[in-house]
Amino acid sequence: EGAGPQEYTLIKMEVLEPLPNVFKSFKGKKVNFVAATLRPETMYGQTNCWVHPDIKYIAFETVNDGIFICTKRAARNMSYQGFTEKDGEFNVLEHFVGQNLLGIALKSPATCYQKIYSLPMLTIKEDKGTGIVTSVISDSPDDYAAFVDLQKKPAFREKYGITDDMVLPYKPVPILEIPEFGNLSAVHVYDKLKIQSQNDKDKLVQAKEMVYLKGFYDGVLLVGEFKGSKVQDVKKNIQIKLIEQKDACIYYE
Ligand code: A2H
Repeated sequence: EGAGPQEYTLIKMEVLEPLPNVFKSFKGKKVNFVAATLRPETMYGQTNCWVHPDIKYIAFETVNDGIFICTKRAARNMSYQGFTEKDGEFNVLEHFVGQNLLGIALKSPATCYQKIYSLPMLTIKEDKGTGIVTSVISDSPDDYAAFVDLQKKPAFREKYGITDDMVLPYKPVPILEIPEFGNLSAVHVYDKLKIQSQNDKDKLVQAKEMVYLKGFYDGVLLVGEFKGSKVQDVKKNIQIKLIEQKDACIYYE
């Protein structure tokens, strides 16, 4: 960081019909939650999407991709990257607080689950990416920790109006084999370090250090068109494919 712009893959997750009440003024349009990820190759294992209940989000119209839901800061960045009609300009169609964007059914490009839900994560940073995060509980310790919090604590689900069917049927999907960590690396390090919750900051930093580089250099894909290939050899191809399918864009910040 600090060494110039970071490239992210911007994943589009379309809100399923019928549009929920919060989006009723967008009837007939495509509405997408958008998330910035560094790991497009993990999209095969997406189990949900994360939204921070207390962060403010907006809806704005893009030129080619329908309506986007993200932070205002991200919309401004996108307006300088060709997502809107006029450079540096974007129309705010509506304002939201994250808690009103929870429990919404979404379609995700590459996962085995037909529908996934937007769920609360309390460690999302307002000033990074779009403020919305794609969740891959098999390979991200942060995602797995936040998901276990919801699975273990019915009161936490209830507080945000999350019903059991949005959480309990979802299991980590084996998508990457990493030597020493197996095919569910996030679950492995979570157990090994005895992580207690998404707020277990130091251990989560340690967990990430353990799996990330090894996943990139030695991880082998277990699913999809690039099954059997090393992540480092096909990461770019997977990103390009998602973009060609109109499921993703490139986003810098
Ligand atoms: B990654 P960097 Cl499987 N707040 O995507 C907190 N975290 C955010 C965020 C925000 N506002 N915006 C993006 N992120 C997450 C997948 C993934 C990610 C896996 C493994 C590791 C990983 C699925 N979640 O990231 O600070 C997003 O999660 C490891 C760091 O720019 C995004 O990629 O390095 C990553 O953090 C971007 O973090």
